[in-house]
Parts: sequence; structure tokens; C-alpha cells
Amino acid sequence: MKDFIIIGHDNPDVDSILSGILLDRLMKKKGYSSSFIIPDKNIESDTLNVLNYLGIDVSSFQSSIPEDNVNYILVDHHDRVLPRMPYMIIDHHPDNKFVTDNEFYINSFSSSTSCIIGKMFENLLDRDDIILILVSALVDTASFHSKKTNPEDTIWLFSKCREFSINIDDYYKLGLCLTDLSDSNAMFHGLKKYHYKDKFFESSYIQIQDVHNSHEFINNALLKLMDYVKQNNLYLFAFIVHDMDFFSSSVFTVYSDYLTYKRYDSYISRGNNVVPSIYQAIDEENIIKIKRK
Ligand SMILES: [Mn+2]
Repeated sequence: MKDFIIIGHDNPDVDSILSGILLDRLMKKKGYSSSFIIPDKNIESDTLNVLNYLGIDVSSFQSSIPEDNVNYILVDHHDRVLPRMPYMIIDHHPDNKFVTDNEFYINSFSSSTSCIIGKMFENLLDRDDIILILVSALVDTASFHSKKTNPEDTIWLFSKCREFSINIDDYYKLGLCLTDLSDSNAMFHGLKKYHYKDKFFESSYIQIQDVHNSHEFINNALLKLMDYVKQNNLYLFAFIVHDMDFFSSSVFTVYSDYLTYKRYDSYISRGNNVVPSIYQAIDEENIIKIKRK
């Protein structure tokens, strides 16, 4: 049997890393030969902070992706370019645009990829596994405030925490993941790049408290992003500001010479709200073009 290589997404976040570590642990418990690999050289500082809190040394997973004689398993994403089709995909970003004939393709509405994996191997879970699942779910859902939160996962996790005497309060604040605005690259926090039809676009987000005192940062960020869109010939850049006092969100859609702004009363999800609406806008634009021909 070939070795299994587990890989998360580019610029990995906490769920991408913890669900990879979790799947690796559980597959080893089942007797498979597996390794979790992080090909990225740089990990964002707030992700590192969470991993440090858990005592996880990320450098032990950092390496290039082996090409020969391995089966790939993708976690927390479904679109990495690899030498071969992945053996399995486990994700929680169903966008209806992705088509695959992959036999083992799981992409369901879940609080985190780690929740899906945890439920797949429920009778093998130990206390450390539950902590990995809890922390990645907290971070991915802004401590269960995001619309991406699946209530069934929350109930399931609470009962597991009770069973293993895990105090959720010890981890709750990790889930707020406040962005360090003194970091000169803060406006590219959580950067993701997309290619849909003939358009390239990118997005980032920040999670902040005391939004009213951050207007200067936001204004400067928007000006810089406008230049960035021009320089990189992007269709647009979606900059999302999450207000972690009120669990509400604002989306600034930056084009090369103007921007639009939309405020939401809830903490919205990039993968489930913002990106699908950009796909839809591109689709609608294409329909208009076809009609004009
Ligand atoms: Mn995730």
C-alpha cells in the first residue's frame, strides 16, 4: 500500500493544519502509513500563536510534497494542483462549481474540516484529538459566532468536551483570532487567490475589536489594495473586516479605480457568502456579454 500524504491549502490556517495533524494521527491509529505535510515556508503569525498555545511545532511538518509512490489526501480545500488526482478530498467549502469524479470526495456544510474527520473516526478519538477538533472549529467559526457554524457540530463537540473533561473556556478566546494591525502585511491577512472563468481575484480578511479606532488602518489598506489590484491586473480584491465586538462584518470590494462597500449584521463567511457572490457576479457579467454579441 502506498503512503498517504495529507496536504492542507496554500497559506494554511489553523483548521487546515490541525485537521491535517488530526487525520494523520487517526490514520496511524488505524495502522496506515501517513504523513501530514506543509509545503508553505511562511505561516501567518496568528496561526502560529494558536499552534504555540497547543504546543505544536509547525516546522516538524514543513517539507516539499513527495511526487513518487504516494497517495494524496487534501484537507480543508479541494483544488490543489498535484502530479496526480488526489486519492481523497475532505473539505467544508461546498461551492457547487467544483466537479470531480473523485471516489472519495467529501465536501459538506460543517464548522471545520476537523469536525468531519472527527466524526469519521469517532470511536478512535482521544482527549488530544478532541482538543484539535475544538480549537480548529473555534477558529474557523469565530468561536461559534459565524454563519458557517453547524449547530450539530457544536452540540457534538460540547458533548465530547464534557466526556473528556475539556474546559471550552480555556480555548474560547483563541477562536477570536484578532489580527495584529501593527504587522505591515495585515491587509493581506488570510490571502486567498481565485481564478474563475477568465477572471483572477483575491481576498483577505482582518478580525478586530474596537473598529472605530481602526479607521486609519482601513483607509490606508484600501488605498494600497487599489494599487495592488492595478499592479496585478486583478478583476477585484475583496477585503473583509470582521468586527469581533459585535460579530458583524463589512466587505470592501476593491477595483482598480473604485470600490464598493457592504455591511452585514452578522459575521459572514468568505467561503460561503463572499466568494460565491463574486462567482455569481462574474456569471451575470458573462451573460450580459453573450446577449450583447
Ligand atoms: Mn476550514
